Amino acid sequence: MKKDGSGKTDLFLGLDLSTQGLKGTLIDADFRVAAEDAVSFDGDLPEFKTEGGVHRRPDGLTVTSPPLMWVAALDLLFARVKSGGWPLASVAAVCGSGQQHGSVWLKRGARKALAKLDPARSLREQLTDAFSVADSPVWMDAGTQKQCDEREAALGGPQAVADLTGSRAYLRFTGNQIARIYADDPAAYERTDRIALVSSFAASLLIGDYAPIDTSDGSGMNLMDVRKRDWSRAALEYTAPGLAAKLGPIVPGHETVGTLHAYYVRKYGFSPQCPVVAFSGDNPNSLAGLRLQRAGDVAISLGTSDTMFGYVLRPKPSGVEGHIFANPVDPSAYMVMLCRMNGSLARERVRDAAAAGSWNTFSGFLHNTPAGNGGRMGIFFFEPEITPPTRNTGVSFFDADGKRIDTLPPEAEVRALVESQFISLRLHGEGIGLMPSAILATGGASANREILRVISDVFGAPVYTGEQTASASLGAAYRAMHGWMCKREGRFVPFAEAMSGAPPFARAVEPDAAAHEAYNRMLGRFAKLEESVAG
Ligand code: XUL
Repeated sequence: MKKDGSGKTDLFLGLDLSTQGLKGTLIDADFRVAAEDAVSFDGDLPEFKTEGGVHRRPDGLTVTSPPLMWVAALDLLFARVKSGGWPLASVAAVCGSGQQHGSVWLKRGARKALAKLDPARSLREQLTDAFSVADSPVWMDAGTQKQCDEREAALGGPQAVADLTGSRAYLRFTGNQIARIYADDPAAYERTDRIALVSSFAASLLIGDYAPIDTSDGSGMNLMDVRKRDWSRAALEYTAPGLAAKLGPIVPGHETVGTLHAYYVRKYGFSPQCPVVAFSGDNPNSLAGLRLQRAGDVAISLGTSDTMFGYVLRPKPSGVEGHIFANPVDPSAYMVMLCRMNGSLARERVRDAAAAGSWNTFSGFLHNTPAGNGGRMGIFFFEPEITPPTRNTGVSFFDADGKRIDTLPPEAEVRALVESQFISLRLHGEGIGLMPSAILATGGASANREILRVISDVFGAPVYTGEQTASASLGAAYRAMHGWMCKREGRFVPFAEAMSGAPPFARAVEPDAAAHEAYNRMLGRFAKLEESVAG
């Protein structure tokens, strides 16, 4: 990408409306982060009385956030970055991210209110009356079991729902949330003109009109036909009447959905005609932020829980686990995602129990023990697991003959844990079509070379690292650049081409052929043992 003729650098702004706050990341045309700032909902907007950005009802299941708080956060962030001297007039395009699955319910009249935003007043003042539901259900909400059961029964079971929408019916997925609101409060549903996702709502604020949902975030609703990338009539039918009109159109993630409303130009000094690229969910934006750009590119984020997601051409939807989303940067590809609950917390527990609380000792044990652990294995469900789904908890050890044993020597226990985590990810990943040819490791534990070695050998793929974390706001900034290029060139620019000037990731570990073979031989046995423990 070139600097423009006037000598002014093109900047790209990514926003991330997450559960806990609103973050902005500004990058330059050379992919450098020029500035970052954030607003915290609890700390900066205490009048909304959220904890961690949400309200929890006493039923223990319902979790919501006030959308008016998100509105107030946008003015607050822009006021802050303007007074911090951000060169907003040089922003060439804006894109953004939202926590996935949450819905924003806009009532009749909201569209007009958005269109006539007046810079002399705050967004909050002008949009106070825009909502038909004052408390938006968010992704942590778990009050929709009935609706999920009904959806799966109506559409032919969990596998059929996954085949159609990319995931079986999940409590947090928006379609099930919509069905519940329709059942509990049909009058509120009736008053509603548009149901937005958090992402498309944030884009709507910026363009001063209803912004379409993008296909990638739209995949987290149990409402979209993930292969056709359009609403599924059958899925809508079992949700609520007249829903298609309330959801509006759906567009690929690289499309421009409008230009910044004059409100932002006059109030904060953005340039007129600044395009807004379709906002998407935080996980899809993280895929862009890690610059996964061809089939087989996979990221493994080693956090509290371990998440694996990748760029896939031929996904295999599962009625048991995992998610297939439309890919946010490639309208012909998919994003496949799996989450394992027992990630870093499990590593810390075994570090404390077997390695005297020392990462050095933990790494030394990995270094000094052979790939395959001499046939010994462990299954570690400290917490109920998501992949594979099970409520059974506990730790089980097996000897080389598959017999249960009570303990393993400390060094073998450490190896058994790390091997089990990644053999399990490989196994379940393959089940839904995630087969990495290159892995980007991120998150805290990606600094540990011995863990990276196990990952590389288990998958038989090189592991790359970078300073980059799975940052949704950075991904949104990259997507702003990508969408802007697509618009400027009047064609779909492959994401790899748009990202070609970015600094490469470091190739940290190469797979060892013999170790990979050893893991290949373990897969079948591991699958059986894991199944026997998970039930
Ligand atoms: C993904 C999910 C969470 C939210 C968090 O399916 O529910 O990761 O997107 O913001």
